[in-house]
Amino acid sequence: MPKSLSPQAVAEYHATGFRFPVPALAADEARSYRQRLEAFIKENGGSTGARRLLFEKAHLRCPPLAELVRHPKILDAVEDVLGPDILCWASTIFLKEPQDKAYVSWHQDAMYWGLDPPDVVTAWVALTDSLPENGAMKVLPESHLGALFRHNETFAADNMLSRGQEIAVEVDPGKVVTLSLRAGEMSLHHIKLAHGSDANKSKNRRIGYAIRYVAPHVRQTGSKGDRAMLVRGNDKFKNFRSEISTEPT
Ligand SMILES: O=C(O)CCC(=O)C(=O)O
Repeated sequence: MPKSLSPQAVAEYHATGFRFPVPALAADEARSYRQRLEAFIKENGGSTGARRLLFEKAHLRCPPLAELVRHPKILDAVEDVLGPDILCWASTIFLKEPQDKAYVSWHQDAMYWGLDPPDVVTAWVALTDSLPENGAMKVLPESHLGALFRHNETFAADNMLSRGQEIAVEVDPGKVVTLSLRAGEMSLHHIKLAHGSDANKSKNRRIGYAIRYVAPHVRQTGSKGDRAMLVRGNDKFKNFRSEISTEPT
């Protein structure tokens, strides 16, 4: 039996490449994580500093995020799609200020991460509401099923991705789904699913915490010595060097 998602929701995740909204944090919990994160951001160079510091392995740098990657409600849903053994490989804070031009171009994570097979899921946890007007994430259903699209590296100024990587073909707007979430909800998306997001045109901050979870049989094919942190179950494969978080156990 799944722990959080219904059997139908699990089947839909595998068929479409995503699932939302998935309840993750109670309203007061989401508020408290947001406050602690915002205090950390304030002490560490504001949103510009945070974009640098919290881009690759945010859970190793920021104590409230070290807690969140082990949150049982998040892990229960991840377990339903990945299985009982779970590593946290990376995590990123995606913060858009009010009226921020920052956007995320359409891309597929599998193009760049070197992880194989693609048993990798992102839990994207909304720490504020994430809605069309403040740049909610958008996905292209079923795009995880075929070969990867060709990508270009644009290095565009307002692109939040480090190299401005972008799918080289037009995405059909008629097929796109916007993942509107309330603070405390999350979405799940497959490593091969095409996704992106627009600028924040609203008066409110948008903060999402994207946590990348992998099953332990996954390998890093792009480099040697990659690291990940066991957050549930066992790792009998040891394909990744073990990583320590700041979260006391
Ligand atoms: O937060 C966003 O708008 C984009 C997130 C994203 O690209 C990701 O989680 O891989």
